[in-house]
Parts: sequence; structure tokens; C-alpha cells
Amino acid sequence: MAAVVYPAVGYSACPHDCPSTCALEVELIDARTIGRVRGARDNSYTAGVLCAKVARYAERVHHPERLGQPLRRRGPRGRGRDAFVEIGWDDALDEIAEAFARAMQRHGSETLWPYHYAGTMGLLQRDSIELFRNLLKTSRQHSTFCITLADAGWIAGTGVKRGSDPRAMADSDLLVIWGGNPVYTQVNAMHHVARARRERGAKLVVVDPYRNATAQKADLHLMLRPGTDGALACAVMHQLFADDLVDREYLEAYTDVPRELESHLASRSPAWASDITGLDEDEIVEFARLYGGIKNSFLRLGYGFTRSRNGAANMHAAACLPALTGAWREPGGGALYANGGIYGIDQTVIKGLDVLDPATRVLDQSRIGDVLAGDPRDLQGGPPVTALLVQNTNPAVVAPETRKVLAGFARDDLFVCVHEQFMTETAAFADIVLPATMFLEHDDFYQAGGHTHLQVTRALIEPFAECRSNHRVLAELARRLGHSHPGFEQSPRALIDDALRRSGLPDEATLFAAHWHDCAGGFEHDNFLDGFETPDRRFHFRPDWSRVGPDYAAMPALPDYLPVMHAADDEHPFRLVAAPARQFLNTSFTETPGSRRAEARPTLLIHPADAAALGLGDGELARVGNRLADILLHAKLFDGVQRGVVVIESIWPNHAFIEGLGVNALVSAEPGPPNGGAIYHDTAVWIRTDTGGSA
Ligand SMILES: Nc1nc2c(c(=O)[nH]1)N[C@H]1C(S)=C(S)[C@@H](COP(=O)(O)OP(=O)(O)OC[C@H]3O[C@@H](n4cnc5c(=O)[nH]c(N)nc54)[C@H](O)[C@@H]3O)O[C@H]1N2
Ligand SMILES: Nc1nc2c(c(=O)[nH]1)N[C@H]1C(S)=C(S)[C@@H](COP(=O)(O)OP(=O)(O)OC[C@H]3O[C@@H](n4cnc5c(=O)[nH]c(N)nc54)[C@H](O)[C@@H]3O)O[C@H]1N2
Ligand code: SF4
Ligand SMILES: [Mo]
Repeated sequence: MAAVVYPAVGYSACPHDCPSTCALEVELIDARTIGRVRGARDNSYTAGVLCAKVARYAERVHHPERLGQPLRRRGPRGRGRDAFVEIGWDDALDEIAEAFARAMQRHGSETLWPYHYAGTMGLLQRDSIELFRNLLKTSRQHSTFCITLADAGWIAGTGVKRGSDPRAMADSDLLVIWGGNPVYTQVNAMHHVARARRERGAKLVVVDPYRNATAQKADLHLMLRPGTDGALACAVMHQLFADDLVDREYLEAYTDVPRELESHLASRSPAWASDITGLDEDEIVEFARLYGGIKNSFLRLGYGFTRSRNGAANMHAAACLPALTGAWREPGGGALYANGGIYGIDQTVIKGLDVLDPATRVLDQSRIGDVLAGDPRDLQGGPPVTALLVQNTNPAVVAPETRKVLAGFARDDLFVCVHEQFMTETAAFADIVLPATMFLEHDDFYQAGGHTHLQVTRALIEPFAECRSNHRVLAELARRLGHSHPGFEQSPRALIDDALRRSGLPDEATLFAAHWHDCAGGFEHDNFLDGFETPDRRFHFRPDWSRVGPDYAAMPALPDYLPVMHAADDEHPFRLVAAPARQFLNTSFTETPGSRRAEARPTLLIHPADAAALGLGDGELARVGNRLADILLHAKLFDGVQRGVVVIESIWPNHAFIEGLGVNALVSAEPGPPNGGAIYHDTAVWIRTDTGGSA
């Protein structure tokens, strides 16, 4: 850093859990201070665009409440910063190592559960916790917050997690955004959509239960009931066959059982789907004819519509569409869900795959409440969890069944260490809190789910106060516990370099100088014209679900609507969608003033007719509940939903709600088949006015 003349511009990549993984240009005011952050103009995907929350990242790096020193709790669990005193790093690490060693001596090494998710998506700083687990033979983690249901449904059909190049959206005449809200959650995608509309007059269709900011821009918005996408997809396919808008040559050459599919779909008519989805038959037919009539259609499949008990089945059904019309054959056509499968990074050393013991148990991260409650099914015959090391995640807010999670964290016999940037609600439960660097303060490398670029970054400013990186903390704890491994003995830069070389990619210095490396496979490959990655190289309408997850018997043989959601009933007449908010990223940015101001307060979006029936006025308090919990927040009348559907954009901290309990208190921790996965949008609730009126 010494050679830099300030002010300067540094190159980096956004580390947050977002498909865009924007290439960034960061104004460096001095060795410790940043100014504006901009999207890199020369990156063909980022194209100079980035979201507002990261543009004002200076608010987050230089936040007055950022953690800078290790802290030891001296007051009760779950309170704020005042319940902690500052301590030195050596004391903090010694205490943690001693507590872990004590717990492991008493109960065995699986009593320690290193718990993480995707606060940073860096392949080193996020994933070196896996080396820590493998080296110490602790409990491992089934990471089910986000991608599990979606991956299952996509991979069942295509065999691999990749798809069409998102830059090709600009060459499409019909863009279908299905079950995601890119205006909020991956703003760059909208830049490529806008180009197609401006330059070619492309049409935009959005499939989503509410008129979100993306749907507001659509030519056609299919505002279906949550969890009914399988029915919509089947009816569209039925209509494509009925109108002979299918590419029979493509079907014969590239798919497994097209004729069986056709007869299976005979009973899945638009009228049938209309009853299930709440859409008009005409809308379904209109969409089918539009989709069947424009061959270079681009289907952008989001995560949101898979967060349901039938989410994997819904993803599989929607992913069948381009195989019917042969859209895969056309430049600008095809589909993308996510591209994690294109990079092939060898993480053997980073994750310690060479020391992995497959006999150690794997605990489901979304079921942390049940794990901490000691549910025997979750513990799988192993010891209770009596020690937690939390990095990169805020389970007290993001995990399902909040009440159970909070009760678990409050256990007296549980030792908790949280490594964080802020005093999150999870950190407030810790015995020891450690301060973490931000992405501009450490070295890392990133692959992107929503595009095709690999990016290598280096620290651009000095760490704030005494902050240390994830990798460093894990290495120091492992050493104190008597373990060593090459993945903890080398510097981050050396490990990144080694991983890149093992993967046949340019080295660290080359990639850092180039800013990014495009891993796109080319049109033929990206669009599977050289075959899908299933055993017979065909797209599977009839997947072998047993290859995808253990609960395969629950899956439909052919694409279908699987009626296994938590349906509305007399007691719970409303279906709740707990969608992401624009200015937050999960719970990250709930601490920044710009985001807080823009989001104002937790809000229940409810149809005016439903509100009237409840006697609930705009801006009044609504109590929303089910058998798990009830929460209190302000209502806002909104006609961009079907009756019986409500939306809470989040993830607001629990304490932002009037009674200190947030939206995930209402969400079940039941796993979706076939391979698990959290079901954030599969919730039935009752709603009452705060004065007691009820529906
Ligand atoms: N601003 C912002 N950006 C984010 C995030 C954030 O919290 N805020 N989160 C980040 C993360 S971790 C991820 S994984 C990505 C996710 O990004 P996306 O792939 O866009 O997925 P979601 O944002 O979860 O999708 C939300 C949309 O799904 C819709 N939805 C819910 N249920 C259904 C259904 O049954 N059918 C259909 N068709 N639609 C449904 C919701 O109404 C909502 O509009 O975004 C990332 N980016
Ligand atoms: N209701 C509802 N709930 C949801 C969802 C939803 O749509 N609706 N979406 C779900 C999804 S898709 C996801 S992915 C999960 C995400 O949930 P989480 O992965 O828990 O995401 P965040 O809440 O942003 O918490 C990440 C934390 O990591 C910290 N952090 C960031 N970088 C670093 C670092 O380098 N080191 C360390 N030690 N810490 C760091 C941040 O300060 C932040 O507190 O939430 C899920 N929960
Ligand atoms: S949060 Fe997403 S859109 Fe915003 S800068 Fe990061 S990668 Fe880009
Ligand atoms: Mo996610």
C-alpha cells in the first residue's frame, strides 16, 4: 500500500451474497478511508451498474458502531454492546480455545459446531471454516439457507449448475423473470434486460406473487399464488403442445421422454392451473403463446420461487420450458438459474478436503433451533452441541423458527464465539465476540453465480482497529488447539495462487492485475448444444431424483404441481411471502443509516379488500401469527397481490419489530425435499388488528 498516491482508485469485487458479484472501483481517500464505490464500467456484466447500498459502502466500513476490539460478555446474554468489555486478542483466543477443548474433552469433537454462511462470498475467507471443521473433526454443516431447493430442481433436469450467458439477455426478444426480484436483488440483470427492450423492443414477463419493483416494469405480470409455479409451468407446457409450438426435432434429439411428457401434460390444462394458481385461464394461454411464438426467449429463474416445500419441483417444472420450444438453440435464448458450476476451482487445501472424515455428522444449518434444543433426529445419535463458532452469518435473525433459535442461544451450557463486523443479534448472545475485517481489508477471490467472471482482490485499505480476517482467526484457533495444515500455514495470497494454479487458471498476480477472468464456455456449451450433463447427455423431464437427495420418494416423476405447501386454511387464511428488501442484503445493511432511512420500518403489505374485511386501516398495527409465533408490525394497503396473500419485505432485525420478534419467527424449519432447504415463503398465517378483530 505504501506506493499508492492518494486519492486513488482501487479495484475490488463485491463480497456480498448476491448473484451480481459486481466488479468495483473504489475511491481511496487515504490508506484507511474510502469514498464512493462504483460499478466497473469495463466489466461486460457489471457494466458500470451497482446497487445503492454498496455505492454508499463508506457508511458501512466507517460505521461508528463497527466492532474493533475483541469483547467478553459480562452481562446477560442477548443484550447490546454494554453487556461486553474489551479484551486483548491473545486472551480472547486463549479463552475460546480452552472452552472448545473443554467441551470436546467432555462430549467428543462433534460437540463443537463451526457455523457459517455467506456474509462474504470469498472462496478463501468464507470457506476456510470447512478446513477448521475437517481438521478438528467437529460437526459439519448442511448449508440449506439459500440454494439447496433451487439447485436440486435445476440439476435434476440439466445435470449441472450452469446455464446461458446472462449477457445474452440483451440479444433476446422475450425475457421471463420467474420467481426473483432483480430490481432489488441483482440490479445488473436489469441493465441487460433494459438493453434488450431498448434495442430490440423485447418483451418482459414477470412471474411473482406480488407486484414487486421488477413486475412494475413488465409487459405481462403473472401474479400467481405462492408455491403454485409447478402448476403454471405445466399448463404452459400443455398449451405449447396443444398449439404445436414445440420444437419436436429438439425434443427428440436433446430430451429424455418427450412423448411421455406430452401425455402426462394432457390433464394439466390452463383451466386446471387457473384453480391452483389463481391466475385467469386467458393469462396463462397468453403467456404460453408469447413464449411459444418467440424462439429466442431467455428464462431468468430466481431463488425466491424455490423457497417452498415444493420448491425443487417448481424449479424443475419451470426449467423444462426452453427444452420444449428449443429456445436453447437460439442466441439470446435459453435459461439461467446460476453459474456456480462453471469455475471448477480446486479448493482441496482451502477446505481441507484431504482431512475430511465422512463419518463426522452433518447438521442442517436451517434447523439450528432444533439442533440447539437437542432434538434427537437432528443430533443423529451424536453429542449435544455445547460450543458454537459463528462466522459470516446472523442466525438469530435469518434462520427459521426464531423463537427456538433464540432459546437455543440462551442456553447456559452453550459456549458461543461470534466473529462479526457488527453487534448483530447473534453476536449479542456470544461469550466472546471477535471483530472481523471487511472485504476491502483482506485478500480473497470470488466466483459469480449470476455471471461468468472470476475475480481476485487484495486488501485496499488497512484493517479497521484490531479487526482480523476469518482465515487468520481460524488459523490461530486451530494452532492453539494443536492442529496444523497447509491451508492454515500459508498466507491468503499464497493459498489463492495455489488454488488457481491447481485449477489450470492464471495465477493470483495475473488475475489481480486483470481484475477479472471470464470463464464463459461459449454459446454452444453454455446452452447445452453439446449435451446436458446427465448420464445420457439429455435434459430430463423424468429426473432420477435419487441422484439429487435422500428424500427423493417425495418428488413427482414428471414435472408437476406438488401440493405439499402449508396451504391456507380456516385457522390460517393468509399465505405469507417473506421477500428480500431493496436496501438490505439479508440482515447486512440493516445497520447502515442510508438503508435504514429508505426502508423506514417493517411493513405488512395486504390487499385493501382483505384489510377492509379485517377492519385494518392503512398504517395501523397488524398482528400476524401461526402456531409458531405471532409478530406485530404496521400494515400498508397494497393491491399488487391476490387476496389472501401478504408480503413482508425483510430481513429486518427482530428488535425492529414492535415486540422484538421478526418475520422468521413465523417460518417453519421443516426441510423441503429431496435434499433439504429452508422454506421462507411457505407459511400460512392469521392476521388480526391489534385491537383483537380477526379473520
Ligand atoms: N436487496 C437485496 N438483494 C439481495 C438480497 C436481499 O436480501 N436484498 N439477498 C441476496 C440473496 S442471499 C439471494 S439468494 C438473492 C436472491 O435473489 P432472487 O433470485 O431474485 O430471489 P429472491 O430475491 O429471494 O426472490 C424474491 C422474489 O420471489 C418471489 N416469490 C416468493 N415466493 C414465490 C413463489 O412461490 N413463486 C414465484 N414465482 N415467486 C415467488 C417473491 O415475491 C419475491 O419477489 O438475492 C441477493 N440479493
Ligand atoms: N425471511 C427471510 N429470511 C431469509 C431469506 C429470505 O428471503 N426471507 N433469505 C435467506 C437467504 S437466501 C440467505 S442466503 C440467508 C442469509 O443469511 P446470512 O448469511 O446470515 O446473511 P446476513 O444476515 O447478511 O449475515 C451475514 C453476516 O456476516 C457478517 N460478515 C460479512 N462479512 C464478513 C467477514 O468477512 N467475516 C465475518 N466474520 N463476518 C462477516 C455481516 O456483518 C453479517 O452480519 O438468509 C435467509 N433468510
Ligand atoms: S450487493 Fe449485489 S448488486 Fe449490490 S454491489 Fe454487491 S453484487 Fe452488486
Ligand atoms: Mo441467499
